[in-house]
Amino acid sequence: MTRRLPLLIASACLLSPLFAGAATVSTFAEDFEGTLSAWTGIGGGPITQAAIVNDPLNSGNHVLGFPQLGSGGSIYSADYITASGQFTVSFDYLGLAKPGSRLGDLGGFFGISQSTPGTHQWIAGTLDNYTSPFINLYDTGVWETYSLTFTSQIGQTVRLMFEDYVGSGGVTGDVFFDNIRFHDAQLPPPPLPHDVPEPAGLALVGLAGLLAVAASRRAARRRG
Ligand SMILES: [Ca+2]
Ligand SMILES: [Ca+2]
Repeated sequence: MTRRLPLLIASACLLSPLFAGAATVSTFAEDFEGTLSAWTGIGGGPITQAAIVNDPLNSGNHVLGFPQLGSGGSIYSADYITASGQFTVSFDYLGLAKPGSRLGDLGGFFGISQSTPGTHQWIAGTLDNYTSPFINLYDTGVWETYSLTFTSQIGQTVRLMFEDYVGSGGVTGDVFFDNIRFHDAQLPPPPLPHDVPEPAGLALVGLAGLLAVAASRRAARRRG
């Protein structure tokens, strides 16, 4: 694999020149509370293998899901992100098994690419020890947060890419991503674009907590 990389890079440069109109930035953040306007599909075409969906665990939150399995990426950042040295990535991942899922390898994958995809490098996925550096994503049925500072093996200006990997087998609709931050490691993490509504359940718990505090204060005053 290592010996083949220079050839792959050369062919990708010939076949996939930088897209006209795409910006080059040092930070990128996405919470999927708006549209997919910051993203593009395979080959720069329409996005058909990924979509904004409701968070299956938190009503009111929206996340990235996948109506189709993919390989080589299903959705790519429209902009390029550049760094003079290392990159830092952080994101939330949910692997939520359903009938037909391949337990322990639901298929969530994150990587960087030179185009859509062109030469690319996988950074995180549900296959164990896929490459290095690599984050093993765990399908725990709850949201897990991952972060990594790493050196790109495909150059200093990259796109982001995500998919539900067809090679993992199983089914669609069992992997989700949210709250993606990707930036030059020398810069602070960028803010997310939107405020996410507090889940209804948590809001009720918070309200109940406030009422309990108020009641105890009233009781304390009465006792005093
Ligand atoms: Ca979100
Ligand atoms: Ca899957």
